[in-house]
Amino acid sequence: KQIPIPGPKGFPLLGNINDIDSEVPINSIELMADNYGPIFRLTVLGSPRVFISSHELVNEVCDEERFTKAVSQGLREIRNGTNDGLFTAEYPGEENWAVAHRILIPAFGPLAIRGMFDEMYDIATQLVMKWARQDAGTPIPVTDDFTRLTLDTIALCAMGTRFNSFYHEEMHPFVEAMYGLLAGSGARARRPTLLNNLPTSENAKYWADIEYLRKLSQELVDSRKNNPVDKKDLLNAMILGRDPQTGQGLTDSSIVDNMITFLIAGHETTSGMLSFLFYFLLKTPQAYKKAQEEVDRVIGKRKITVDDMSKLPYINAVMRETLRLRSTVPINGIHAHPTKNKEDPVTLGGGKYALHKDEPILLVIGKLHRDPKIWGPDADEFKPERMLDENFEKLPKNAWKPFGNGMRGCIGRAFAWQEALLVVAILLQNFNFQMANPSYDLRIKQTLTIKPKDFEMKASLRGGLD
Ligand code: MNH
Repeated sequence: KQIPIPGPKGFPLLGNINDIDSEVPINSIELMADNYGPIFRLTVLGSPRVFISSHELVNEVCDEERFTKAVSQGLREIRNGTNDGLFTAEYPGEENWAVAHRILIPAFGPLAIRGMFDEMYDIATQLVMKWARQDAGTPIPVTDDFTRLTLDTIALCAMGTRFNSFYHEEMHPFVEAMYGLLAGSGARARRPTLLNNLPTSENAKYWADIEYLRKLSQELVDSRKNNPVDKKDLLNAMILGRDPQTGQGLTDSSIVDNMITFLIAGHETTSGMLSFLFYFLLKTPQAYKKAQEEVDRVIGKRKITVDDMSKLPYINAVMRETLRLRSTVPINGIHAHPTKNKEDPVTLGGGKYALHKDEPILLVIGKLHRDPKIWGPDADEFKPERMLDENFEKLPKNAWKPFGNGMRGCIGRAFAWQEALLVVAILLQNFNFQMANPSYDLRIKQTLTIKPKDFEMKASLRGGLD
């Protein structure tokens, strides 16, 4: 027995465009999920899409025999810079995804990530130095400095180059061009194609940014090829790696696609997570105290090592709980698998809801992560204890999904985890933090990802650096 999918009535032509906040779309989406329930439909400029937000429905669409990642309009524009790189590839369909995936999986595996610890540590200490040298009362623009950190870390590990973002007010030209690609792609996705093809100065800048990104990336590939170093970083993995199945290596153009991809996928997400994490710790003094006590007990004042990374279960739980309440990728797009799903029409909810042909399904992760059936009546509260291994392992499948699904899930998860764990530990080891403005309440800034808006804190050194 089929039920119509609810949703706000829209205008002819424009559809529901006025129902979506243009600054922070995710806020309106979450409100509509409250009003219309676990599944609702919006139509924007003639194309319908459904949003799902209960564990039950999300669990159904995580079945990779029926559904797979959909490349959204925004991602399709980013392809102007990254083509069929891992993040923007249409797979199935683009076989290059599978080749690059097989080559890169070991490069992001536990052993390889351990090998990147020293470079991550190098950048983390630059952040510590910066905060140590400023007056204890100075408000720190938290997200800006975490973005410097994550950009410099991924650039060093993936491109073998230093942006030195902590030594400049302005961003490195590569970073400027990458923002040009991201912001430009977002704007293009919201405009009719006709306007995107006009010879405007905006379009010219967009293509110039892409050309610059690719040229600089190619130079870094050439430079490493001409001056090989014996190092286990992502750049070497891309240059030297061979697909175990076909024996193929990555072409230069595919290395460039993925280099830019790692920079894009690997900085905002981690920087946003670190920013939310400190917001939640400052709003939850018991959790802050436990996290700091863990660092003091396990590490004390000595230098942090890679072996410490597995000895910080509370901070690990704090990171999981942060991504539960504020998943930095707030929406994931999927659709019916183009060949495996033979159902017509495709349905959700065990046959209850019929979809349109190839209709995108958007997973509202922030709602999934607060489904009271899974998380209970205190779902809105920040409680790291629920994420300690013994509880985390008992969660139902697909209840916690900040890293996407299945084979199209995040390849950089272990990288981000080690980087963030190290940074949280080294910051708690060296500083005491306070809100710069104690009455600050969370506001969101949304681009491809979400991060806290205007969140500032103050840092005071806990004692000399050893
Ligand atoms: Mn990451 C895919 C979240 C850090 C590189 N990442 C995804 C997806 C999510 C995600 C969600 C799936 C997107 C989709 O379905 O369209 N990623 C995160 C989060 C963090 C993160 C929450 C940090 C916290 N990601 C990183 C880092 C890197 C990286 C760091 C690189 C070093 N992520 C990727 C790549 C993909 C991806 C590459 C695409 C994988 C694929 O489709 O093959």
